[in-house]
Amino acid sequence: MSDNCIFCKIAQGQIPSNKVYEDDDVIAFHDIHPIANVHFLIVPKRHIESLLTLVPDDQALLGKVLALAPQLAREQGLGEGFRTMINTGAKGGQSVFHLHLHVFGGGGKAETMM
Ligand code: DGP
Repeated sequence: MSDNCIFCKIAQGQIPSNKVYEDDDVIAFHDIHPIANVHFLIVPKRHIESLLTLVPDDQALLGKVLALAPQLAREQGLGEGFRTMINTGAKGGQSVFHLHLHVFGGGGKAETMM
């Protein structure tokens, strides 16, 4: 848990979220500012700032985050396909500095992204 980290607070249940999945290691919830008709975030509960700060011990957890994407996407109606995104660092568009995988699809604004 990192002080003043919004995703740590969501992971600890201190701030509410529209949850789609939770286990001991990972939480997934709908993005508060969706860019597609379905847009959720898969977040390791352990505070990892970004891909830039990954250490070897994080690899299994990151693999779990990635492997959950198709399972949760199917459950959210994206069984025919979806997009994923990890913004990394301020210059990579990251605004919340707790690693998260965006999963989105089902039409909407994001359809026109590259
Ligand atoms: P990024 O720019 O990749 O760091 O994306 C951060 C995303 O997190 C952004 O799309 C909006 C979302 N977000 C920020 N604060 C909250 C929050 O309190 N609740 C939820 N559900 N999403 C949030």
